Amino acid sequence: MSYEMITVEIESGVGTVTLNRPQVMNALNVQLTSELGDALDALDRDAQVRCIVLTGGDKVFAAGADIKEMKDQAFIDMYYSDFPYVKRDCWRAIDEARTPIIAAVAGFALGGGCEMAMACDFIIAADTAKFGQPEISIGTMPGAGGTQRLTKAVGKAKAMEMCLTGRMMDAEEAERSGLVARIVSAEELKAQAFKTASKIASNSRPVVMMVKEAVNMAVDADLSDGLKFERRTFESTFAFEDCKEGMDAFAEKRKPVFKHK
Ligand code: CO8
Repeated sequence: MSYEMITVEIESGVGTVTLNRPQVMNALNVQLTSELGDALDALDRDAQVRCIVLTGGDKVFAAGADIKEMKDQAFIDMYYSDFPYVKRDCWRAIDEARTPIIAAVAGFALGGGCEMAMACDFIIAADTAKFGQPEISIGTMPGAGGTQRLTKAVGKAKAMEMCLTGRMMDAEEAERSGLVARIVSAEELKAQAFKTASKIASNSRPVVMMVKEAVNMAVDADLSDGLKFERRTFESTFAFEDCKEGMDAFAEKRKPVFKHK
C-alpha cells in the first residue's frame, strides 16, 4: 500500500512507521490518522512483524489534531463521527494491536500527539522531547486519552496541572514521572528504538503478545483479577514449542531458536 503522510519500513521483524507531514508539524488530520490506522493494522496482521516503532521527525513527533481541519466542525459532526475514533482510524488500531508498539519521540508531542505516544506500549524519548496537553489554550480539552492516560502515568497532580494550564513536560521530568521508559540522545533515538524493538522481536511472538496483555491487565483490572490472568497466561506458555526450546536452550547453555509457536 502507498501512503502520502506516513512512511513504513519493515526490517528484521521490526515495522517502523514514521509520521511525515513536516510542513504542519505532523498535525493529525483525518488522512494521516486513517493511513496510520491502515498501516498499523497491516503490520499487526503480518506474522513477520514482531514489534512496531512509531516515530515522527527530529523537531516534532506530532503537534496534535489538525486544528485548521477541525476548527469548523460542529458538535453534531464530532458526535456522529465519534471523533477522533473516526471509522477505521489509528486510535482503535493502536488500542487493538497485539504487536507491541514503541513510540520514539523527539521534539514536541502535544495534544493528540502526546495522546498517541501514550497510547503506545511505551515511550522512548529523545532529550529534546516535550510532552503536553495544550488543548485548553484553544478552548477545548484532550479527546484521545490525555486526561486518562496522563493521569495514570504521572499521577493526578501533574496531569491536572498540565491539562489545566497547558504546561509542557520536558524529557527529564517525563522520565522522573514515569511517562517515558528512558531518555536517549536525539541523534541516537531511532537507532535505540530499533535496537529495543529488535530485542523484543527476537523473543517468542506469542509469549510477547501474552506479556503485553498481562501488563495491560495491571492498568485496567484490580490486583486479584490481574494476578489470576497472569497465572493463567503464564501456565499457557507451557503449550508453546518456544517455551520448551527456551528452557532446553538455558539448560544446554546455548541461545534459543524460537519458531514463534
Ligand atoms: N494543527 C494544524 N496546523 C498546525 C498545528 C496543528 N496542531 N501545529 C502546527 N501547525 C502548523 C502551523 O499553523 C504552521 O503552519 P504555517 O506555516 O502555514 O503557518 C506550521 O505548522 C508550523 O508551526 P509553527 O509556526 O507554530 O511552529 P513553531 O515551531 O513556532 O511551534 C508548536 C511549534 C509549539 C508545535 C506550535 O505549532 C503549536 O503550538 N501547535 C499547536 C499545538 C496544539 O495546540 N495542539 C493541540 C491540538 S488540539 C488536539 O490535539 C485535540 C486532541 C483530540 C484528539 C486527537 C485527534 C487527532
